[in-house]
Amino acid sequence: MILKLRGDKMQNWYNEFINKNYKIKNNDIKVLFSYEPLEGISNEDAIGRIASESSSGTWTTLTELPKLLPKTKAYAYFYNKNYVKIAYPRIIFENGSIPAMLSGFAGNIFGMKAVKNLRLIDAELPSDYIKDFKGPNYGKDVIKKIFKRKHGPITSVVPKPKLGYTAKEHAEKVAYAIWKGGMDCIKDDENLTNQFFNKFDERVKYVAKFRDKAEKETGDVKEAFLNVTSPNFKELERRIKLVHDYGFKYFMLDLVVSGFTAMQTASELAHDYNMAIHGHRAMHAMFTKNPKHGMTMLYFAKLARLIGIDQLHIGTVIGKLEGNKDEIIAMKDMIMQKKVKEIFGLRMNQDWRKIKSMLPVSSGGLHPGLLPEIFDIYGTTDIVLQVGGGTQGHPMGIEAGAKAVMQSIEAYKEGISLEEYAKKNKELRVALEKWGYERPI
Ligand code: CAP
Ligand code: MG
Repeated sequence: MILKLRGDKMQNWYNEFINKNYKIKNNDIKVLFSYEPLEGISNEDAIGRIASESSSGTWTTLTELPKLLPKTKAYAYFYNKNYVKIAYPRIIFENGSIPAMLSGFAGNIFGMKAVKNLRLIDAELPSDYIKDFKGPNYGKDVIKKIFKRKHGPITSVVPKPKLGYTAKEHAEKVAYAIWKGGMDCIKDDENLTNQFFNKFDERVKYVAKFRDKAEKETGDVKEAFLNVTSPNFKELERRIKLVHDYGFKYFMLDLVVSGFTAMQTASELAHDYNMAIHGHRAMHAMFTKNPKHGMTMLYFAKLARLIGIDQLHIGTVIGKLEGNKDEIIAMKDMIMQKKVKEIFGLRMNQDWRKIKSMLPVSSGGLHPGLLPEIFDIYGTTDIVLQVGGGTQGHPMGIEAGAKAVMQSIEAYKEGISLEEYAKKNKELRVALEKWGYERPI
């Protein structure tokens, strides 16, 4: 489709939103996009539309204008044929509201006819904006404060098959076995919420019962990432409170499907109850996977940290799910560091000020043979490791599967090859016989 834009009767004022000489203010929000105009449309025509429709403009000139208008306009201050940077004035954003932010520069502009592809890569958020967010309650301090250890990894297992276990089986057959095998946490799968065969309240009750037993028998802290994802806010609040009342320090939320208001609500409650949030990102790939369009996982992760998610799935590079290494490393540093520097095309500068770090969760298709590669990328100290099928597919059973994972971690930490370590550790040996070092697709 070719659109005729110039010389038509629309009298647009999109070009007023482009200013290469614009003097950036300290508290502007600077956003980096990659873009591709529709055929027949100039870069400027596309960029003007992006800056205008995401701030205060519209498709035609107006007869009356408010006095404040100049202070509410965004300006494209840098662009080339692939990228554009736009500065948004601070006053156009409601304090402390992610939905209000995204309805601007992640909103209508993604559907404009004149823009064939548009990708929100990152935004540099000024301290005057981030001061209204709490950030994670614990962040990396979960390791010390919840698990009473100096270093990670925190280890977790999601029961597989994804669905089918009753609440009691989930707790007794899987959770108890992996805790006994030496792992820290049982994690609900993203699509396990409150099914008739595995009711949420029942699951919380049984998992708490077997947690107490496992803690008594092992002397270690055992936790659960129980999925509180709910159909409405009242129920979300009730489920979080229930998990808290059963003595858990964590809850899990499916962030994308629940939405930003739910994330912000959950963060408020986590701070009230002094809990940590495990953030699952199911559905993110609907807007992150196409490299030309949508929003990067990195920016979603930035929002999660700002809101107050303590640990977030960010990928494995080598597992069963999509994730480019450079992007994952840029993202890992962005969620962990206090300050990060721009990597053009990948991320912007960011000073996090008082906002705590958020731990990366590496998950999806992992098994003992792959863990050394994960630790080469992530290190072993500040990471949550999630191994589902790679524990429960172990030929000797679930507890042995957990032991094999722990043996793989020990081997790496001691600088011994898995092959060598497997000679004296049967569970690891059997795991390597089944999966080797293969990467699933
Ligand atoms: C992993 C998992 C997680 C994915 C999500 C699953 O199980 O529970 O949902 O890791 O992907 O159902 O696939 P396995 P990501 O260990 O059995 O693969 O972490 O990339 O968001
Ligand atoms: Mg899952």
